[in-house]
Parts: sequence; C-alpha cells; structure tokens
Amino acid sequence: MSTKYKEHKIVFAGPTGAGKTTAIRAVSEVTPISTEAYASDEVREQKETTTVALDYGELSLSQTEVLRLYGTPGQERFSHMWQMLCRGAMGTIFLMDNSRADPISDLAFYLDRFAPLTEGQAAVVGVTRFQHGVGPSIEEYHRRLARPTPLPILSADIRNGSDVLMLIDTLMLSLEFPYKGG
Ligand SMILES: Nc1nc2c(ncn2[C@@H]2O[C@H](COP(=O)(O)OP(=O)(O)OP(=O)(O)O)[C@@H](O)[C@H]2O)c(=O)[nH]1
Ligand SMILES: [Mg+2]
Repeated sequence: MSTKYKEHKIVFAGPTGAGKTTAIRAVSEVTPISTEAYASDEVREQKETTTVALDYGELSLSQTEVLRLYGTPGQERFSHMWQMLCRGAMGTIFLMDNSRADPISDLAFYLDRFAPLTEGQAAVVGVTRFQHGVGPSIEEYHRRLARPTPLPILSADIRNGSDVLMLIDTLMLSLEFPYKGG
C-alpha cells in the first residue's frame, strides 16, 4: 500500500549575504546541497563564497508532509536560476540584510523582479542583521513600501533555526491571504 506524500516548495530570495544559504542550513533535516563558489572581489569584502546555482534542504512537517527548501543565488548575474527555482513554489521568503546601504530599495527591487515569477504565491520578508541596531525599523519598511496588500515583515536572526521556522510558519499562514504583488 503506498502512502500519500504531500510536499510543498519554499524559495529563499534576496541580496547576497542576506543569509539564504545559512537559513537553509539552520533548519534542514537532510545534509543540505550547496553550490558555493569563491566570490568575486566585490562580494569577497563581505564573505568568501557565494551561491552560484541553488541551495536545497528538507524539513518534514509530519510523516507524510515535507517542505522542500530552495535557496536562490543573490547575485543578479545568476538570475536565470530565479525563474526555475520559483516554479511550483507555494511561496517565497525574502531575506533582507538590514546593514546594507538601502535595504528597503533592495526589497523593492527583489519584489519587482520576483513578482512575475511568483504570481499567486505567498510572500514573507525576514530582515536579517536587525539586532545590530543599524538600518531602518520594521515600521519604515511598511511605510516606504506602501503596497496595496501589506506583506508580513519580521526581523530574524536566520543563524537560529527557530527564527527560520518562524518565517516558514508565517509564510504558510499567509497563504490564506496571498500577496498579490504590485
Ligand atoms: N552577525 C550576523 N551575521 C549574520 C546574521 N544573519 C546572517 N549572518 C551571516 O551572514 C552570512 C550570510 O551568508 P550566506 O548565507 O552565504 O548568504 P546568502 O544570502 O546565501 O548569499 P549569496 O549566496 O551570496 O546570495 C553568514 O556568514 C551568516 O552567518 C545576523 O543577524 N547577524
Ligand atoms: Mg547563498
């Protein structure tokens, strides 16, 4: 007798260094698949390696339900992967590094670029490096974005699995009120 197996796909997106690879490593129950390569000079000021294709991890919700977690490369030169990875996803977690020069413009850029790839899917924003006390507040994100359908925006230290799980839970809950883009 075969067991019915239900699976959902979640995508992590956002700029390089925001923590997409780190987030998947923090929660995956299988050894994550990474495609890290030595970063070019510009990125190397921040970190040694960067994702060039994808990250992959898994998280089970129950014995018959599994989440498949995909990380995108942050760098736009690898953006051909974005469309492929978003296909069939239930939603996207946009991670934003609050210590960058203008993380709200970063978010607007990624939301616009991903809107055609994520139609009808849920979306949640996780603001990383928030605890460092630099960068905009969550209220400023909401004020400056001013989207017709407000997005859930939460601060998260994605090195902690519990914070990543909070973002995943929020994404799953927000499916009842999907982000429409725009
Ligand atoms: N101090 C601090 N470090 C953080 C925080 N969030 C993430 N990091 C670190 O930031 C780095 C993020 O690196 P990655 O996970 O490779 O970032 P990425 O988004 O996958 O980047 P690309 O693959 O290059 O697009 C890691 O070294 C994390 O430990 C935070 O809140 N505080
Ligand atoms: Mg990465």
